[in-house]
Amino acid sequence: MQIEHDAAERMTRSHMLMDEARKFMPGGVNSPVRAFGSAKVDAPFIRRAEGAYLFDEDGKSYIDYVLSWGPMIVGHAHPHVVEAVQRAAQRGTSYGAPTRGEIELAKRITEIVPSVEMLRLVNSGTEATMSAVRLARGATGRDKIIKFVGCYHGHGDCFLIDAGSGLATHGVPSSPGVPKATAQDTLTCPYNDLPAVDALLGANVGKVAAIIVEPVAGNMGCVLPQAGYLQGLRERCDRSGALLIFDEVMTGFRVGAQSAQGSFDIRPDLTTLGKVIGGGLPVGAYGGRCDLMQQVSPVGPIYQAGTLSGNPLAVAAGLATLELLYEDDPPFDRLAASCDALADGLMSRARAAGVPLCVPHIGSMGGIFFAETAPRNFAEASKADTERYYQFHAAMLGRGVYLAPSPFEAFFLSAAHGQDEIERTLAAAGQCFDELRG
Ligand code: KE4
Repeated sequence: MQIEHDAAERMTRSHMLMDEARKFMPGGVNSPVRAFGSAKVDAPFIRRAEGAYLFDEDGKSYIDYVLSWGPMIVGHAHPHVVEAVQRAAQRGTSYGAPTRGEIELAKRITEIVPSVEMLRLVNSGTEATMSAVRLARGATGRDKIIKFVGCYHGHGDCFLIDAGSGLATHGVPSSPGVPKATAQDTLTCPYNDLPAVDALLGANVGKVAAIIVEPVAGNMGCVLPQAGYLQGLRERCDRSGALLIFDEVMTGFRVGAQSAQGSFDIRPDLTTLGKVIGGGLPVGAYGGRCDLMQQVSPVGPIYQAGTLSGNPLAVAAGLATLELLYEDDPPFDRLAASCDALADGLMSRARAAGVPLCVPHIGSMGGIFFAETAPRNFAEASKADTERYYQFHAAMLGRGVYLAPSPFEAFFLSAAHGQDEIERTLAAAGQCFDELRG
């Protein structure tokens, strides 16, 4: 099926804005995945968002399953979040000094995330993962880390080896610009493969500071951990002296009420967080065992800092979001039920059209693979029919459904996605599968 850009498409405001944006920013964007580089349609420029919806500069609306790549779990422009940010802004936007709000947010996170006894707030998931690895290296005196092919932990040098998300999308899994000396300290092996971890640990006895893992992989599409896998990583860390880092920047507060570590009942040594805890404003965090966090400056020697870390507006947005998630009527069961309904509906409509489709999902996140079976790792995810994904993505966008512009990303639901949104999404998908049937 050919997606033809008709003349009208070329003249959309979004198209013209992208031409303008490209004059000043690489690819016209401030993060590569937003450029829709491999997609078959132009990236809509978004004017505003509300609830489950995005509204673009051409007046089109979309049911949003990207949700700013995860943060908007309570929906866009939730009044409780907006008012909290407005109130905070009236008191000033940044002080560079300690505030009560930071205590409240840090305390709240330690109450919710089982393994986090103490934490440090930063400004992004990348800062969180970079800092967690520095802490692991400083605490163990070891240099090497193990990460998994297709997992993405932000754009820190040590993670841009065999990485997922935008690197996989653009076919450059290992970025130029990372020094060889750095790359040599990052060991990689396939996700869901414990013997491969044994081989790396056996060949690097006493040298591995940490194993960092997405407990549910969301940057190669959505790939679930196989039974025993996460426990196997825990045991291998205990035996080898490496620290276990759960990168829950995406899975945190989304896979379940206690994040992935609660859903799978595993206690990592360190956890990284982001996205949801900022409610759409820039917040990341790393935390875990007190004895480790006490080694971070100024208490300990391991340095990490940030001008805007714990920013009062971002903290206000994060606190308001967590209040909506954990007080009064927590939406986790509804989120999971909506995700189940969406996944089951997509698979049944694809089956009816004779289109092979898998939609692995957990909590309120999932992935879409045009394949007979759900992938267990990046190599298998890459074997799915990516061309069909891009055709599906374009056809759904044209029907007002906004999915990630890459099969190496996840989809997300919010508390604002109701039955009407799910039904409209499935109706659009049914039409698209019929078009894809050929
Ligand atoms: P940020 O630095 O983008 O806040 O977080 C990095 C990060 C760390 N760990 C995990 C598991 C992540 O998924 C991310 C960021 N996720 C991507 C989406 N796949 C962000 C979108 C983007 O890069 O624009």
